[in-house]
Amino acid sequence: MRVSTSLIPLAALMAGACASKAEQPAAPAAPPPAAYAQLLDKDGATKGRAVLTEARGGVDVGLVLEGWPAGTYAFHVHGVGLCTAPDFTSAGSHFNPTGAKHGQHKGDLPNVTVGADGVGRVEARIEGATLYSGETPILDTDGAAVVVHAKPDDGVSDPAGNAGPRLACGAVVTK
Ligand SMILES: [Cu+2]
Ligand SMILES: [Zn+2]
Repeated sequence: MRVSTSLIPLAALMAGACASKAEQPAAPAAPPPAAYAQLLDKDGATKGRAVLTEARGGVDVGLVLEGWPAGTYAFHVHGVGLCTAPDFTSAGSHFNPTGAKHGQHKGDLPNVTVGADGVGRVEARIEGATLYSGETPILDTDGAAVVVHAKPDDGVSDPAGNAGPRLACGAVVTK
């Protein structure tokens, strides 16, 4: 008996939910727009993976590096989705749709620290950026790439943070 009385409010809630669904039919919730990059070194070996997810107010970036020497490395989004070995200069400069100085580029991301296990992870948000929408999306006509450098980014030296050579690069793709 106690069970059936406790079901009454639940039934009412479900009826309410059904009513509101009937008013506004029925799209399955779409996953947030996302893109990916597989980072390769100059020899074509896989060195990590990044996921970029468009969220309200920014783009969330997650990076995992594997098989690196322990250390701290600069990590950026660069403005061209082309990774030509060995130096990856084909990826262009830091993503910078606002014409800012280094340290304020939309493509400036936190340094990634790799431990003794060879693994490093970073999660960061690019505030005010978009992946596909708006006037200055990361994935514009010439795409974008994620790049990891030989040295940490000092956060100030214009235009590239004195981060040294580009060791790994991944063009951002939608699948
Ligand atoms: Cu870079
Ligand atoms: Zn920069």
